[in-house]
Amino acid sequence: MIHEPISLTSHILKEDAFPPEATGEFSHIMMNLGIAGKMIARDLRHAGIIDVLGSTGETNIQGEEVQKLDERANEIFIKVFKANEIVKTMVSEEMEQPHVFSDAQRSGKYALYLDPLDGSSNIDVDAPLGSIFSLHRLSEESSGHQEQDLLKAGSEQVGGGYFLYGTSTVFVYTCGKGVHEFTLEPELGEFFLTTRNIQMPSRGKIYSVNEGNYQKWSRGMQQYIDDIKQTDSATHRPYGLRYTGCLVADVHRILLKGGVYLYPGEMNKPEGKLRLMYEAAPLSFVIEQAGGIGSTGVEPINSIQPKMLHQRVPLVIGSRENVEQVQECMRT
Ligand code: AFP
Repeated sequence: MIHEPISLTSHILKEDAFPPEATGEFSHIMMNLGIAGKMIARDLRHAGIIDVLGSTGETNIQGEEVQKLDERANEIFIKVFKANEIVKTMVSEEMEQPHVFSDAQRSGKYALYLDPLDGSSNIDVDAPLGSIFSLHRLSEESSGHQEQDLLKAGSEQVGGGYFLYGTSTVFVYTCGKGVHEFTLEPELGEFFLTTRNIQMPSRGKIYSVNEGNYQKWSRGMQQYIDDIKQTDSATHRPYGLRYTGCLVADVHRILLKGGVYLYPGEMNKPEGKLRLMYEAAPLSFVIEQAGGIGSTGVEPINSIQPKMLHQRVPLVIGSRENVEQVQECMRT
């Protein structure tokens, strides 16, 4: 039995979910994201049965091996937004250049930034995956082709969120008025509102990090990790470690339970691994709307002015008090 049968569509159509200057275009985009998420969830359910597991043999702009499902998820987003003519440009982890849908008549004023399938190394082992999106408004004059027009700070996002393909498929998004979670009812083929206005704990005792990289971190980062593993019941230490290798799944856990996710810079790779515009920025938008912080460890993620579309950034994200403590260690 669905507890509160409010569908994604009806939620989006409610006036209060719109930004003030809404023309309907924004809600149309959100609904189409919902369609793309359902199509990807369906493909993932059949992944072991149809021939979509494994690599394409190509590498993407990040130099990473492209999985067949990465490519398929990217194509799904392109198809859905091509059919609906509401987004001018799509920037994706899987494409070096922006995909511009525009033709002469096209009036779309939004740019969509995507990690179509996050956590690709989980594909072949039936572990969780995600899709991350960020939405920006383009200036009237922009053709959507110029990289310069697309380099937007996270603070300018008009929407951001993710799909998590786990035990169920959830869609979490914000348009700057709280964070809402929808769960896919697979038999009805519809997302229903499952949590309205999520507020995360101000502190948690989970940390999520690839600790195999410990030797590559700064002393400040190593000290923080050493510290949270000490035993002290008053401060709930040691913290518990949880890491799935899917950013969306790990951040979703932190959103619901509290704690901190870290993908720090390394001594020889200070920019870290994660991408600013379609991973760190939208997740920081969600987490901050829920009362947490998204930071590089020294500055807010969403105050960074990107210099490149596929720019990487260190990420420390989660409950307010946990992130502040990491920032303190980084400063000292
Ligand atoms: P992609 O599958 O989109 O390339 O993302 C994978 C990822 O960026 C992120 O989901 C994980 O948190 C992170 O990589 C895991 O990386 P490590 O294997 O280095 O821990």
